[in-house]
Amino acid sequence: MKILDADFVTSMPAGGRLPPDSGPLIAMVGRSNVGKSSLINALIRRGLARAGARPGTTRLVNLYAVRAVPAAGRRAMRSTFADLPGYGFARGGPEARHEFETIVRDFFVQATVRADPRRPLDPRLAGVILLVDGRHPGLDSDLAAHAWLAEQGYERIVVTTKNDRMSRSAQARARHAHEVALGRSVLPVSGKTGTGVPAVRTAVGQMLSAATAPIPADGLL
Ligand SMILES: Nc1nc2c(ncn2[C@@H]2O[C@H](COP(=O)(O)OP(=O)(O)OP(=O)(O)O)[C@@H](O)[C@H]2O)c(=O)[nH]1
Ligand SMILES: [Mg+2]
Repeated sequence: MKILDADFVTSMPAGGRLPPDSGPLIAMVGRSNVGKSSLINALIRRGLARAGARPGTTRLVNLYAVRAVPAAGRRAMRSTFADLPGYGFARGGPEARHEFETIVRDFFVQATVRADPRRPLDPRLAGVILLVDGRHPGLDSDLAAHAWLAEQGYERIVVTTKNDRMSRSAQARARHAHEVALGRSVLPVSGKTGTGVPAVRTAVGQMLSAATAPIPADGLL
């Protein structure tokens, strides 16, 4: 995927609507502080998303309009990257957690309404990036999020973050442990050094390409 242009669009509160011309959506999902906002910045090569040392930096669904060529031979297209608030964030108690759940649920409900194939800019979920901390394989909350995404049938990839904080041998061990725990392959990255980010860009490009593949004339997929 080649990024041509990217811009912040809006923050979507609970009950907010997705802009009607969002196009295919890529959603960042993961625990608070795992590195979702940092990965958006690394993917689009711009410092648009606010990353922070304190968990709970992102409190709303922040939307970024991204114009990109998803894969070689494809046309430039408009897509939207959605930076979701993280789960597993304790500060603020049950009320904050309830608000978080409402915001995330609203987002997924709107993003999975069946889009009209003749209108390529209708919002539709192209895929989810589940981010998990490279140093902590098999956390219950991550396994639950992964199971939920699988149950919903969403296209998804799993990215492990903060690999720069481990030695090479620890990275290899942790990757294996993640893959065993999740039962699938993962893409290790460092949002800080940019290692592994090109592979994620390629995978995102594939999800965007698949989301905009021409519908056969008879309507069967
Ligand atoms: N060393 C290292 N630090 C990282 C990496 N990715 C993110 N960080 C740091 O981790 C902290 C949290 O990053 P964010 O990108 O704000 O995390 P987030 O998932 O958006 O967090 P919330 O918005 O709270 O859900 C920041 O201090 C980042 O600089 C990484 O790959 N390596
Ligand atoms: Mg964030």
